Amino acid sequence: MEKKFKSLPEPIYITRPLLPDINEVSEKLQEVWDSNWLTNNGPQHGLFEKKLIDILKVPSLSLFNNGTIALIVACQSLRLSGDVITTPFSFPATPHVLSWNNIRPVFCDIDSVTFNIDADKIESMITPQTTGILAVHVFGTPCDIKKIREIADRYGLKVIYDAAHAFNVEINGTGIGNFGDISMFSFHATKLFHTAEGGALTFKDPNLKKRIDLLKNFGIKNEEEVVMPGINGKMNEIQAALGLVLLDYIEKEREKRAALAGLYKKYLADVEGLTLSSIPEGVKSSYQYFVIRINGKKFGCSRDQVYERFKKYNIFTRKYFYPLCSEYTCYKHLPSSNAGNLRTAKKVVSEVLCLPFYGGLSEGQINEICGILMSFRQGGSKN
Ligand code: T4K
Repeated sequence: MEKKFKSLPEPIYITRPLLPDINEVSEKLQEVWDSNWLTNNGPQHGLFEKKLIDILKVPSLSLFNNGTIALIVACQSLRLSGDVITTPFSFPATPHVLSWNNIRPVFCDIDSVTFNIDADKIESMITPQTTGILAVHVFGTPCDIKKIREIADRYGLKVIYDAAHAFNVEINGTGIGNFGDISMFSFHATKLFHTAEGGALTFKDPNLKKRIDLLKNFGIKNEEEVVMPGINGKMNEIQAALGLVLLDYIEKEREKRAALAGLYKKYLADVEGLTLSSIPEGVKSSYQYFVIRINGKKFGCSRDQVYERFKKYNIFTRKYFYPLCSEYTCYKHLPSSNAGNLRTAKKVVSEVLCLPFYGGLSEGQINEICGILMSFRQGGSKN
């Protein structure tokens, strides 16, 4: 059966950036040129901030040049120190922003269904050194926000959500950026919505806006006063202009992705050994990734074999987030990186695979990807 399929003439990647009509971008860039204002709180930046507040249904927002700097500033703005409890199943940026703040990441195990930090295990990791929780809405699936809030309130901890994958996610109509003290959205080119590079912080406390905006602009209060050791985290006018154009494209992109997710489900549901992404009830999804979990024994082919074999067909899936952050050389010495502490994460990270997923994929391509995947199964344990 495997022989029936040929290597594809063009590679299929995990994602491709959503690109708007170049003429629309040119028109918008003309506005930037006319204003002769390229960065430092320009008119596009102001407009973009307002529109995002509306779309994300949040009270307050601050734009950034990328999501990682935004998270570094989030930790600074809440004055986190000591230890912060986080997840090992994430992109390197998540624990690294703690290290950049001289904070020690404490890795907590994850939930086997949502792949998010296991809220039931957080409490046992809290010590007098703990000042906060940095949780990730992995693949756009919301964390157990209620339980995390309860624990944080009980112990006086701050909560930051890394919502890099969760653009415009809502829980029963409430924007995901309303939970925790601060949430971070990434607008990297690979995201559903992007500004090539970029990001934003959202928060409820209006006092935070002043502090965050100072921190992302070197701490400059005015021409003669620098009031804190800030960084350069500013989004420029070209990024903001691209974002403003792309905002009109995301609903359509989301619809396309919803349809593609439906196709994947049609072809792969009920296949022994595969568990597919699903959207929790009441959640508006970001459709950021289409994730499958492969039980190698039941499916007849392991996740790593599937990943390698796909490459031979010119299909590039991703093993996000392998290896676990706790296995990086800079973190593996930490007591919380002990494999016994992270049993679920260890298992999940060896079984999860992100399939190609973006609006530009055709029904035929999804059909082919699924056919090829199924042929691996029939190919048994061959390499
Ligand atoms: N927290 C979490 C949970 C995150 O996932 C991320 C970022 C962050 C924080 C930090 O946010 P930022 O500072 O990035 O705003 C990509 C992205 O670079 C990264 O933003 C993202 N997470 C991560 C999950 O994915 P890579 O190393 O996998 O990217 P790369 O270059 O391998 O691209 C993936 C595929 O996308 C390529 O194989 C082809 C396609 N692609 C990519 C780019 C950049 C294109 O077709 N065109 C392009 O321009 O990290």
